[in-house]
Amino acid sequence: MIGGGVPAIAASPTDAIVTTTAPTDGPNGDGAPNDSWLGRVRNTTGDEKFIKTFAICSTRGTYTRHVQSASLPDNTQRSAQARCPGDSKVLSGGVELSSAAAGLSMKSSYPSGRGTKWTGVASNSGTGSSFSFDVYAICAARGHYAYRSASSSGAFGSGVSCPIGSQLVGGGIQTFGSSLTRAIYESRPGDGTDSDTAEDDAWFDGVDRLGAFKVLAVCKTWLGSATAKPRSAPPGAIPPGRKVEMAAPSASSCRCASTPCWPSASRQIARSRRSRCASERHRSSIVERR
Ligand SMILES: [Ca+2]
Ligand SMILES: [Ca+2]
Repeated sequence: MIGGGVPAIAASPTDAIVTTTAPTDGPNGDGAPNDSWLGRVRNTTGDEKFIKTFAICSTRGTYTRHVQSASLPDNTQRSAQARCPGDSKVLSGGVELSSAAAGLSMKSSYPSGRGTKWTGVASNSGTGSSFSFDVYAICAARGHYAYRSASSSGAFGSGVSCPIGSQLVGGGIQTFGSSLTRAIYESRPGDGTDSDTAEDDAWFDGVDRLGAFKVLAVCKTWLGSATAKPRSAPPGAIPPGRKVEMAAPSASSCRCASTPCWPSASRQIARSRRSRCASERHRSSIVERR
């Protein structure tokens, strides 16, 4: 598992707030956050909403994962950075808040430092308590990556595509401003400018109120071709059929869903969810498999 994202399926950008989009331990149960992606969303309405978590998986290549923790006192906005070791490059990353309590929000989660680290920003507005958050970076020592970005200020959502012939591996969002209550309702893979309709070549972000933000995509570039994908994927590539989307119906104020990198093992998926969300009931199903 090398990347992922989470959208909240809501009628309005203010209906749901992302509090976690981060790698986590999944079906292999080794304690390492290397085979599943976790999304948590706080539902601000009294109605049932749906969330969907994406995992981007690779069967080849060697990837390392790094985490940086930071405290989040009341009425503060804090940032933290997880760095890739040596000359390795960051493919993706995420932010996990220690709680989904009202007043906590993820403000930013994006590649930074010319592809050498992942930055996360979170805020705590009037909770009366101190919390913490973790920032994750997933890194690779080999491969070539393009970091694309697009700025937005006049819309609730925006996206940026990977260059034709490259492969989306991760992405994020950087918001600007000091508001402690501004939040994100999605940060996820999407369909870009390629010829298919698969959500595999762009990154999309959405914010709960108008203001400046930047959408960032990390794209693995193919060697030897700048205009077309090769007929066979090179080592380290994500083969077709490995991306899974999962929907978790949610009815209470907070839900989490994790998407493991074993799309054929539904029982393993169910077991993973029970362990991660032990206090919550889920009726989950794979809604799309490519
Ligand atoms: Ca694991
Ligand atoms: Ca596509």
